[in-house]
Amino acid sequence: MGRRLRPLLLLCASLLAATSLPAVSATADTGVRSGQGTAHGPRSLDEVIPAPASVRAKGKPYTLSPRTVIRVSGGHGPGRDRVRGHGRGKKGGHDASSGARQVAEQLADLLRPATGYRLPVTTRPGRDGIHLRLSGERGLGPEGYRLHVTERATVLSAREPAGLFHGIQTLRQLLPAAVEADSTRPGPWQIAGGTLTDKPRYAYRSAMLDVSRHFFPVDSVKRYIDQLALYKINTLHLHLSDDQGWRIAIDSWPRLTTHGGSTQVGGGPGGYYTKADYRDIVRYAADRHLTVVPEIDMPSHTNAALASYAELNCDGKAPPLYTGTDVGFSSLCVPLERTYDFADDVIRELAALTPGPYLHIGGDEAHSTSEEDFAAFMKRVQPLVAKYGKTAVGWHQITAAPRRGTIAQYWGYDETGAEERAQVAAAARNGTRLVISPADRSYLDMKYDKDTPLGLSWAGYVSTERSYDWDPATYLDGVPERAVLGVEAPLWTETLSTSAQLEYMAFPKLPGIAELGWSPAATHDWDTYRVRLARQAPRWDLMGVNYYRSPQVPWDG
Ligand code: TNX
Repeated sequence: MGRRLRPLLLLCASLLAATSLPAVSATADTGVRSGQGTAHGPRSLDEVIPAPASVRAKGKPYTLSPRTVIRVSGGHGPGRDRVRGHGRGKKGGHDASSGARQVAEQLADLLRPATGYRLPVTTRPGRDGIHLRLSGERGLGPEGYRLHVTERATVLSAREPAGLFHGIQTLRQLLPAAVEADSTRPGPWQIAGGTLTDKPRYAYRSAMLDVSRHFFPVDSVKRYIDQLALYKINTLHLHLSDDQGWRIAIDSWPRLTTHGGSTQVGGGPGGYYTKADYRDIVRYAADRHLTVVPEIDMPSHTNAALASYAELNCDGKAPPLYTGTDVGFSSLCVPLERTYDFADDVIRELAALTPGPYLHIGGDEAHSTSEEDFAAFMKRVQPLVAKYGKTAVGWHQITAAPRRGTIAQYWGYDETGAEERAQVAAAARNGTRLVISPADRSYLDMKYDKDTPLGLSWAGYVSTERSYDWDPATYLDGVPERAVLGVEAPLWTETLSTSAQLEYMAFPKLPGIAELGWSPAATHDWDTYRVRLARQAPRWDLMGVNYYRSPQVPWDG
């Protein structure tokens, strides 16, 4: 279907680009057009991924120099009163100002190695340099920012530190790729002149990592977080339990990790996060303005738990640990009262580790749980999430037991039956908000084509183009636009066990899902996107990202 619609979509996209998009405009003085750049001058302001909402190129570029300073305002010194004056309470006061300072330090850390410049961070006012400014200006929302570049200064303003953080990712991409190098490079370090105003289309822009099928140590998760942040992803969904491994310490049920976490697909040693490890991940993510959404998958995908505690099994017998890749064979014992003690304890301890608002309770592929049992289970477990102050998220099967406030994550694909889609759409019309992650579009573990050495193909091959070329707002018939909370790119790890392998599947598809989550629909255009995507490669080379050189992308060199 996608194939047949493509020519029409492309036509629409180019008409849109030609008519209603002054945002993606030619620069006044260089004539540089979107995605073309020049060999020596600064790259054009719209060469960023995700595509910015609005760009106006104007005037001369800003050039970093050994004397450049990074100025923070809006929380310290003269800026403080102005921020307070907008009546935004605590967030506009000290928290926000230290948040802005932190972003300024992050920017300096990013720029220092390659430029070799000192780039001191200061609250001293001045007209030159790079300014990071918290301002009360309306319209940017909690994550938006404005970047105003002149020959004299680069001014980045936002309402919240998160906006500044997203803004420095843009700034980073506007500088030459060499800025990612960890040793001094010659420059020049220029940013094109003009104004870029940007804010996300969706509030929930997520990537999921399955740390159960293969365990990934804290440092691998941090590495992935860094890669997500570059593309303005703001949510990390961690799939913490499955048949093959339980990965998060739960004090009241210690064998979940000591036994249930002791292996993985293929029989390796597995592993798990202590609570300190987990807090470290959550903090690292928060410093990069990502919220962690922990998932405990129930009632199926629970063999690791069932193997750890005989008392959780209907027959009182613990099954052996599982290291294969089948799904849907395990189930918690729905009629057993002990099951709900377990769920209560796990959710309570996990909620206590979770500063973010969401807790994911799974619910997919419960093939060995009857429909009645599934609904009965979800009816009892969803309120437990609320009891511990969190909003439940479930895979879309949870719409069989709808509950006010629960978020459903759609993971169907082109072959998903009409009835199943209709159930999700009906829930959405009744107020259930959706995270859209179609398996044949946004699943990063689907092979690119038949020759891809890693990944799976149960939802078909998902090329870079196919993963980019869809619209979350219209993907599911009968779903009102306001019901879509955002998008996610899940990365299941049955076949993946190293960071290099994760990256091979995530790049170059992940930036496309990030763009679907952030950029206005009107900027969507595969032909210009693939050129912008190609320009990311020198950056990935310097960052050590192991990406797949998709033949659909016009890579340089
Ligand atoms: C389906 S999608 C699953 C996972 C597998 C994945 C592999 C979903 C909610 N469940 O259990 O790991 O396919 O692609």
